[in-house]
Amino acid sequence: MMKALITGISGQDGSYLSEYLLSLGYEVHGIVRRNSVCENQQSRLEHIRDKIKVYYGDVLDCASLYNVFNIVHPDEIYNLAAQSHVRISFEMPQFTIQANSLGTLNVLECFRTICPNARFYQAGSSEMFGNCIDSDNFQRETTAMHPVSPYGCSKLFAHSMVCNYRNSYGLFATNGILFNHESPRRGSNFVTNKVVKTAVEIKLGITDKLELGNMDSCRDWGCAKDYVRAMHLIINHHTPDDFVIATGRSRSVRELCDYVFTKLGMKYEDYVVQNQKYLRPEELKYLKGDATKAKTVLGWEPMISFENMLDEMISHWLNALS
Ligand code: G4F
Repeated sequence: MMKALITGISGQDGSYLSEYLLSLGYEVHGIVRRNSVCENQQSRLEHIRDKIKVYYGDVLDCASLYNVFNIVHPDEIYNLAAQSHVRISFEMPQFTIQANSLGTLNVLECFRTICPNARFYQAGSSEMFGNCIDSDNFQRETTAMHPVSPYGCSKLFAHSMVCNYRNSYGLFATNGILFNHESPRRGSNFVTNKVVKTAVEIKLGITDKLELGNMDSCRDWGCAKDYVRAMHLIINHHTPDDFVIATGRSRSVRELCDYVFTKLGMKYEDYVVQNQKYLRPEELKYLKGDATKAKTVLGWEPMISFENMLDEMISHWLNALS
C-alpha cells in the first residue's frame, strides 16, 4: 500500500487530497498544527478522521517533522502547509516567509535525509508570477516570475528550492503552479467564499451589505477537487517537473459577484460596498493560466465548471445558514 504524507492536511486542499488518495487505496498520514480550538483545526477532516493518521507537528519545528518522517517513511510527500492568505501576508511578512519558505526547506531536508527515494510535491502558486504576463495574455511555466506580495515571494523561494533539490541531489521533487481553486471548504476570508456566504446571508436577512476590496482584479478560478487530482498526476509522472494548473478563463471579482447575486435573485450593485481595509498595498491585477503542458503531458483536464462550483458553494451556505 502506498503511503502519502501531507503537510497542511487540515486545509481545503489537504482534505480533498486525502479523500482522493484514500479512494485510490493509499494509506494517508498528515501533519496538523496545535490550535487552541481543536474543532476548527480538523473540521474539514471529520468525515474521514478514522481512515487517516494525523500527527501534531509544524513545518517550523524540525524535531516534530523528523519524528513524523521517521515514523511514516512516506512514498509520496505533499507539502501543502502554508500561510496562504495574500493580504494577510502584508501584515505578517516574517511569519509568511518562515512558514512558506523555510518550512518548505525543512520538509525538503527531511525528504533528502530520511526518504530520498520518495517523491515530493510542492504547492506552488500563480501569485509567483506577480503582474508578469505573456503577449497572448496567459501565464505559463515559462512566464517570468516577479511576485508582488510577501506571500508570492515566499512561494517563489520554495519553488526555486524544489528545483535546486531536484537538480543538486537528483531527488524526485515537483512543483505545481496552481491558479486559484475554490470549494465550499475554502476559508471564508478568500473572495469566492466570502462573496457566496455573505450573499446568502443577505438573502436570508442575516446581514445587509458585502464589503470588498478591489473588484476589478481578475482571477482564473478553478475547482479544488479538480486540482488535487492534478497534484497526484504531477507526483506520479515519470520525471519530476513543474506544471501550471489552471482553467484558462479569467473573470473579475465584479463578474463573480454578478453571478452569485443574480443566482440568488438579487443585484450585487444594491449590496456591495468598497472598504479600503480589504485593498492590498500592491495588487496582482490579472491571472489567466495556460495548462496546455499538464493537459498534453499528464492528460489532466478540469471537469467542474466555474458556475457549477459556485452553485455547489451557494447550496452549501443555503443549507448551513437556513
Ligand atoms: O480570494 P483571494 O484572497 O485570493 P488570492 O489573493 O488570489 O490568492 C489565492 O490564490 C492564490 C493563487 O493565485 C493562492 F496561491 C493563494 O494562497 C490564495 O489561495 O483574492 C482574489 C482577488 C484579489 O485580487 C483580491 O484583491 O479578490 C480580491 N478581493 C476583493 N475584495 C478580495 C476582497 N479578496 C479577499 N480575500 N477579500 C476581499 O474582501
